[in-house]
Amino acid sequence: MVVSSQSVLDDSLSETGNPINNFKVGIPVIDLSRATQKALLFQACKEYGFFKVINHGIPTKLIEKLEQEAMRFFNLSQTEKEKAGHGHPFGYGSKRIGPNGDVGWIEYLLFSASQQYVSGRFTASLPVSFRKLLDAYIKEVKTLACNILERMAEGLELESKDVQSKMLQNEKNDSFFRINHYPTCPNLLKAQCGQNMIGFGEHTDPQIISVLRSNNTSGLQISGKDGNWISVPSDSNSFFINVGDTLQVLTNGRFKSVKHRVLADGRDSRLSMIYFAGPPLTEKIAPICSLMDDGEESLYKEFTWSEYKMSVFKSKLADNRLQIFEKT
Ligand code: GA4
Repeated sequence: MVVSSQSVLDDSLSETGNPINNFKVGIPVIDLSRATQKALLFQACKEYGFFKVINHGIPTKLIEKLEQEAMRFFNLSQTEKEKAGHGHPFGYGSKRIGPNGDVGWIEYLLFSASQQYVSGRFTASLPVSFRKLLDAYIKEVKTLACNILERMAEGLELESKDVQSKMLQNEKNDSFFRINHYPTCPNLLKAQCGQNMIGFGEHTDPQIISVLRSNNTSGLQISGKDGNWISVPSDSNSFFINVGDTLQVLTNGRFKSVKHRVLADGRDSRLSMIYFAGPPLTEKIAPICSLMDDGEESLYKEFTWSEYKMSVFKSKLADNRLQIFEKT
């Protein structure tokens, strides 16, 4: 599975870091130390389903320590790593993504992050220091996710700003946490393909939002409005937020779940950590009433997160998972 790197360079957007930038000059940046920036947030979710947050308040030390523990894990022998399970979906996985034949130049750890503690048989083999950092980090990103969902609610001018964040606050929330390691791509392999390897193939995230942080290695691309791939400059001091399929439905299509992928970098390995904010299994996923205009109808058939999740795990990465739930 390969892709040409040419279009990647051509479509790169410059990134100004200026919180009031516009979409033509870079990835939208939301400064969490400022008041809501409602319009920018709304526009980012509508146009791209993607933005970057700065001044997020998560301690750099915590992020760096977790990253170090994760690298220590990925540097172990294959036999040691496999003690953390074999995916399906949780635990350690290598090359295979999901249950339906997708592959990538990647190894990863995937956990349930519903509870305050990352527990379960897949974490039992990890050092206590790693598990403690995972718990502390997940607690922080969950708070960040709630904060962002509340700002989105303001942008959407919802009556109550916790309509979405309370799905996460619910102790039965069904969230995931994933650490992806994209090893460097051996020259021989690159030369054989003459192109960049796919680390994680194109897909949208099924959940409400995803909160991503990566080291300073590039590779992430989002799909622009006309289907062009836009390279996202890496920034280890910031977080990137993806709108997921669930939020697209909750907003009756006002916000778009963003198609994205990761290309393996030829020279440096990439490490990313993603929190997927998911609702409780029994939650009905339907447009938020207070958002609907007079006479506006839902674009989607009603379904629960559990029903959606079942269909997600029957799909392949690149599938349009929402399509079967769209009203015809
Ligand atoms: C994409 C978002 C998350 O990483 C994930 C992925 C899941 C997996 O890796 O097992 C899926 C993928 C993701 C969507 C389609 C199915 C399921 C792989 C796959 C082919 C953990 C998730 O929730 O959905």
